[in-house]
Amino acid sequence: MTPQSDPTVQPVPSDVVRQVDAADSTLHDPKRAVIALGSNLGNRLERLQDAIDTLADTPGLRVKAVSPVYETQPHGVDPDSQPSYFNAVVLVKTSLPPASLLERGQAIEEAMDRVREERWGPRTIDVDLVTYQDVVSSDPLLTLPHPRVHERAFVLAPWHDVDPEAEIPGQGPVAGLLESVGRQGVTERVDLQLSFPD
Ligand code: PH2
Ligand code: MG
Ligand code: MG
Repeated sequence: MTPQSDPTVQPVPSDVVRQVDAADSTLHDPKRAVIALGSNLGNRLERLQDAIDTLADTPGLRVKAVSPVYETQPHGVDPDSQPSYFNAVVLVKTSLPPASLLERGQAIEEAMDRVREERWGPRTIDVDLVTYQDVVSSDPLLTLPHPRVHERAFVLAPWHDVDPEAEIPGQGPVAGLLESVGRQGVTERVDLQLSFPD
């Protein structure tokens, strides 16, 4: 018997199909997370875009916003010893737990042939989990919030652009932290843009 001739099989109304489609892209109990991206080797803009595209392709994760691109002086090293960075911040919603999100970031770094000979050396791509909801954790494998972001203008400036009200658990509002750190060494590249799927 074909489905059409089977009287027990009802045609599926199109609004039901739409609801099922919507449910498919709706995350269960989503959590907010902030991810910082940095690159100072190779085609820096392309590296950031590739990382965003891969994040957006992650099951259980939706990209909600992407910041402007900032060109920034290498922090923590002699600024003349390395190329400048491109940095950006990505706001996501995810049903993944923090450890899986961290793992996904590391997989992206590996897939993009991250080169890193030394701590704070030049790198093709750095994917850092900055905050996950209001979680505070001193686990050395996954410290939350990321231990140094509150003093890094290259994270605070793009983050403030996409979420002016953001707060770092245990540190306070991003706006105030950015004010105390200052914007020295970070310049918005208004000529460049990153994209993400709606
Ligand atoms: N990342 C570092 C060390 N220094 N400096 C800038 N400007 N941007 C970075 O992303 C960056 C850095 C370690 O992850
Ligand atoms: Mg980093
Ligand atoms: Mg890192």
